[in-house]
Amino acid sequence: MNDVRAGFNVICRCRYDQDMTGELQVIGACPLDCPDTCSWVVTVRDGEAVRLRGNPDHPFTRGALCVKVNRYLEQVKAADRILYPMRRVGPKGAGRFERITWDEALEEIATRLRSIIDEYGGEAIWPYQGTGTLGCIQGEGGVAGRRFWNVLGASRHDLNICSRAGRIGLTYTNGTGGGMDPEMLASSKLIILWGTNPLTSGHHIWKFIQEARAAGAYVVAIDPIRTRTADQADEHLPIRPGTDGALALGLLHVVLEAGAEDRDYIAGHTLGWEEFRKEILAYPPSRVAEITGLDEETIRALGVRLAHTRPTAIRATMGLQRHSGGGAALRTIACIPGVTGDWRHPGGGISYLTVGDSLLKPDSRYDLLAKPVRTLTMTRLAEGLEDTEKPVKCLWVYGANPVVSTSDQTRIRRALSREDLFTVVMEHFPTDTVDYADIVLPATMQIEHTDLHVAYGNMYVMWNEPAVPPPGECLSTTETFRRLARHMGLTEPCLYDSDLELAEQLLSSDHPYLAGITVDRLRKEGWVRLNVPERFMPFADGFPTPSGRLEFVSERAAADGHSRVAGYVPSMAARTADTPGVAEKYPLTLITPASHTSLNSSFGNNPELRRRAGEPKVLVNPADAAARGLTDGSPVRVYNDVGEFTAELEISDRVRPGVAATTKGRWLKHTPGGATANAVVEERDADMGRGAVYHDNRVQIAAL
Ligand SMILES: Nc1nc2c(c(=O)[nH]1)N[C@H]1C(S)=C(S)[C@@H](COP(=O)(O)OP(=O)(O)OC[C@H]3O[C@@H](n4cnc5c(=O)[nH]c(N)nc54)[C@H](O)[C@@H]3O)O[C@H]1N2
Ligand SMILES: Nc1nc2c(c(=O)[nH]1)N[C@H]1C(S)=C(S)[C@@H](COP(=O)(O)OP(=O)(O)OC[C@H]3O[C@@H](n4cnc5c(=O)[nH]c(N)nc54)[C@H](O)[C@@H]3O)O[C@H]1N2
Ligand code: SF4
Ligand SMILES: [Mo]
Repeated sequence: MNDVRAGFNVICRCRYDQDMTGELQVIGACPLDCPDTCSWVVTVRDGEAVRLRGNPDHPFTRGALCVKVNRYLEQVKAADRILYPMRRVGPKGAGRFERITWDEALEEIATRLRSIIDEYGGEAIWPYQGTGTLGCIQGEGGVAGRRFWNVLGASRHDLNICSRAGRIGLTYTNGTGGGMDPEMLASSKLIILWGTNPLTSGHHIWKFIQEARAAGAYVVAIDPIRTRTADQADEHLPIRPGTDGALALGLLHVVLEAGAEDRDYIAGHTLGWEEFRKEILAYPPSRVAEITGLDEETIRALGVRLAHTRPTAIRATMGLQRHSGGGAALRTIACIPGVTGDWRHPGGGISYLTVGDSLLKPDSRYDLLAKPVRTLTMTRLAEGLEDTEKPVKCLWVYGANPVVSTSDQTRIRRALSREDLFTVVMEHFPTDTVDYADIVLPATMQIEHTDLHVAYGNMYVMWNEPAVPPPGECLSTTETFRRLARHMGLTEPCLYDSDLELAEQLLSSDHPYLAGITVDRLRKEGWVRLNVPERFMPFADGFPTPSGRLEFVSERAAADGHSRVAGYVPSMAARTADTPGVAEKYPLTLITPASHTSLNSSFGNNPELRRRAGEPKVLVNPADAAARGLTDGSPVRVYNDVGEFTAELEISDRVRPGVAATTKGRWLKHTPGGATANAVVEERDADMGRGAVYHDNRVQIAAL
């Protein structure tokens, strides 16, 4: 048995047996915030992990990992891995530490937490958990630490940084952020890749797109940047950022002109058609061309294709909703299959998250709270740390690197420098956030701990069996909280549940998709497909909306302060394009999408991946470079009222005029100038769920 209380996990063999050479093959899962949640196999020889490869038996992984995770073992064994607890010895931000024992670390933490709670109450603690691992036991997906924080009465943490606005938008229309099984794309005849770059941000879907293509499907990419995905598509629409809702209405306008709306489907399965129809009619292609910056003929041609191609699949991911009209964009795009009737055709519909809400038994355990507490929002870190009325006195960071990944970098660094803030960071590597920690705790990596994963981009539940014992004095997140609870003398029994008990509790959900999926089965088989048909049609029995129909008109949206009827809400950048004073000062819209060589800021320290990424670049169109007299390869400042960073200019027709692009995830300490893209990203909310606006900031660029 896996006795985590003893301090480390015993290796299990899953379904691979020890072979003649004495090697052990252990099945695990990639923990990163990527839709694919690959199944992997770790080869362990004499207690050492010597190989990690994609599981050839897994129908979605099909033996391949990616550029980043092919180097996972290199990361596990990297020289800069944090192996021991440490205490700060230099000023905050300097990253100077001394090694201490676990007992010393736990004692110092316990003393500080108790005195903060005595003086300011538990709400002065902010458990800031990020997406470093999506594990349901150790990470974002679940229980790690939450019970402990609730017993202490800490503030609640809302992890809304990634996909929230779009999920809410989709939910107004479909009742869920879930949708198509991406494997069904293989049956599509028209595939619209809308604000998504799968060849970088989750490439396993591509095999299904290729299957569809081999059977004659046409693939369109809608993106202000000609990404590597757009390069591979049959057609690329370089849309003006933040105008996608208008394009959705324009395409539907053409569908109506062609008389191709599915009237039976509309009558039988949707709500509010007459009102939505009027909205569509207000957006003829000529108007939409002006808004989106696309040619009217291009819009018409895609509209005609959409009118006459069944099934059409739309794949939209998070890039699309990282702006101030992003939730509304997903809401309106999700109306398209309601008009075309695509949901009734296998291979038709929209795919964002596969399963919109957690299938697992909820384990929020707010019942452990002695009294209600406030919620602090991940996207609003600087604001939260600056609050003087109800101050945050302890910031506890795990699975996150906010100095790199969260908006308004300069303010965050200033706030983290507060001497009266007690900051604890649980980490693998000396990140830019670690530099501000008072105490650093060494965390296990995926091949060293137990976890359970439910993918958000395919239909599988994955088990991650630990393959090797943790190096140095690293502990899993759950074990760290168990030890801290014991050190603090907390008596609530559920704080001491083992990882396997936690997994069993989570899987004891009565959701039908999880029927028959148990810990024992997962440990034997490594992964299990959700209990859904092979050709999964998510809304065959109706939509989980209040009306049971796809809602073009939503009372819930109205109650939340949005328009009743789905429509176009421009992004900040689109809305202010002609605003005097704004557009002249900061004429370019900065987009900061996924980098091919890191996963957010994870892998940002890997030497080979850093070499491949090269120096930080900002891409602008030749027209925008010429207007500023800038030459290719020259050093530039990218700035606005929020802040600035420096980069090398790359003149490229990959970005449309008016757009600048750089990638997310670089470490400040490895970047000339010591600031990165989030130095110019404002701490401002998207239209729904307080999502972040990473692709919606106005900037100017000048020679350095
Ligand atoms: N290699 C790698 N893979 C990753 C990540 C990574 O950092 N690196 N991050 C992971 C995470 S956390 C997530 S959430 C996913 C995100 O995966 P994606 O959704 O693919 O994320 P982005 O790269 O932010 O955005 C995708 C595309 O949307 C485009 N876009 C931006 N604004 C607009 C707009 O207004 N309209 C339209 N039509 N397009 C727009 C961008 O130019 C970009 O090419 O990827 C995951 N996978
Ligand atoms: N400019 C810009 N910024 C963005 C985005 C963008 O599109 N543009 N995208 C945003 C998105 S989608 C997301 S999801 C966020 C992500 O932002 P964060 O959630 O802060 O994710 P990362 O920056 O990858 O940092 C995760 C850290 O967790 C650590 N970690 C990994 N596994 C474990 C573990 O098991 N235990 C512990 N203790 N630590 C672990 C890793 O080493 C890493 O340093 O970034 C956002 N930031
Ligand atoms: S990052 Fe994504 S594509 Fe790469 S191994 Fe992990 S799940 Fe697979
Ligand atoms: Mo994300």
